[in-house]
Amino acid sequence: AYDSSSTAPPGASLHVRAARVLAANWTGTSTVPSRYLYPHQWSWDSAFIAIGLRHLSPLRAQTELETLLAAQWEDGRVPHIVFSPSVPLDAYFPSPDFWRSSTAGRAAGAPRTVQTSGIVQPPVHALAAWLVHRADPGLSWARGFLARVYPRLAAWHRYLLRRRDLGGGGLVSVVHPWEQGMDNSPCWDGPLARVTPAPAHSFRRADLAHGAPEDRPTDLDYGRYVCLAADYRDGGYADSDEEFAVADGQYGRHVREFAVEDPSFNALLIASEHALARIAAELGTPGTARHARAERLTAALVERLWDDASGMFLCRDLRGGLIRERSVSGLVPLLLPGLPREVAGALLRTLRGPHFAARTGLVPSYDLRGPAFEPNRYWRGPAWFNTAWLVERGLRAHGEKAAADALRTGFLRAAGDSGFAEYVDPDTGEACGAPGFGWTAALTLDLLH
Ligand code: 9WN
Repeated sequence: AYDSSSTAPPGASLHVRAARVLAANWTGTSTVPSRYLYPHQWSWDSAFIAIGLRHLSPLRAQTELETLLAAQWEDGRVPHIVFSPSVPLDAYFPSPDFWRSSTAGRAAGAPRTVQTSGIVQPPVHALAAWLVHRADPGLSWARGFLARVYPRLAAWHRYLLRRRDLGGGGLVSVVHPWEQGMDNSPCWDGPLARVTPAPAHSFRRADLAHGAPEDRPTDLDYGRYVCLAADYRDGGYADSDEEFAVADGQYGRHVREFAVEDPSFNALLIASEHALARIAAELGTPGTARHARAERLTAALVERLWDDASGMFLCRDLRGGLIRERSVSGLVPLLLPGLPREVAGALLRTLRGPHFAARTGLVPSYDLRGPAFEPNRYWRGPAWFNTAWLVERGLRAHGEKAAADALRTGFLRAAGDSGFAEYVDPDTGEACGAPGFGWTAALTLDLLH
């Protein structure tokens, strides 16, 4: 298998090996998650990658975020993929000719020159921008970094809060599993069951050329992903009811087949809203209103998604109510220092309990005892490094130093031993998915600092 970390000299330190991965994945203006499996720029990957890159090159970290934000749509959405024109169309599916952003997305203000997808990913960007600024304030001021990214980040959050509050309770909904970032989580099985899959012969999966089928989503999953994305595209990527009516009345119904309020997506928006408040204050504008909004969102998160019986947050299917599956998404809100004390306490107990305490010390993506658990299949059990990093941060935010140190140790061991794998078996640490994965290497660097 391809391993970009193998370019490091024998016996090289973890720091050097991680830096080599990021160098191998750097394109000149951004970093690909993996040269083979994901050869373009992904939205939340870039945010995590910038957080690590700031320790190697604050300039590259700033550029990473600027490149992504340059592909922002006029309605404020930040697309989940920015396509590289130099990569062959068949290297990744769905490719630009599927999304057709510059034509199908024109009404929503998709850029004319760069090709992108039309869906979004979790808003980690303002948090990343703030951390990148703090790594080298001198360079940041000299380049006008914050002043340039602030209006774009503000428009991004405005898009989510105004256009994506589909449930009317203040939280943001995702309209596709790819938007939430944990593509085949068992949480989506219920809502996805309503979606008629696109026929298997109507598309060609490029992921199976580089990933083992048993580590990836199934063909049935893909059929449903394709159907949802094609319907959203054919409706002009419109979000509100009036927009659907203008684009084409019949599509509103299809898009709403999948609309879910997710704890991790909303917690990341809240963390980023706090970061945006700090950025505003740094630029001389009071950030108080943003902090207050973040607090209101935290209250809505608890009110709509907290489940006392499970001791964690759950996803809410706008058509079917709370989804009774335990996923790491429901632990990510630990990131928020402003959580009610009893909620944080219950999350800590759940994290240590039988559903999530894995032998590697990492956090499985799904309930170890859940009926759908599979140790190797993508977001149905394996441990991922971005979620471990978020939970580690959450543990520190709540004063749990020993637990945070233990998670950090487990993270660094598994990342190094696996060659910076995309994800690992939560009990054995066996490497799965792509080796030399961008955010695994980047967040390793961050935890080493
Ligand atoms: C679809 C790039 C992305 C991550 C997602 C992860 C995976 C894509 C895919 O790879 O999703 O967006 O093709 O499977 O699930 O979280 O951002 O690393």
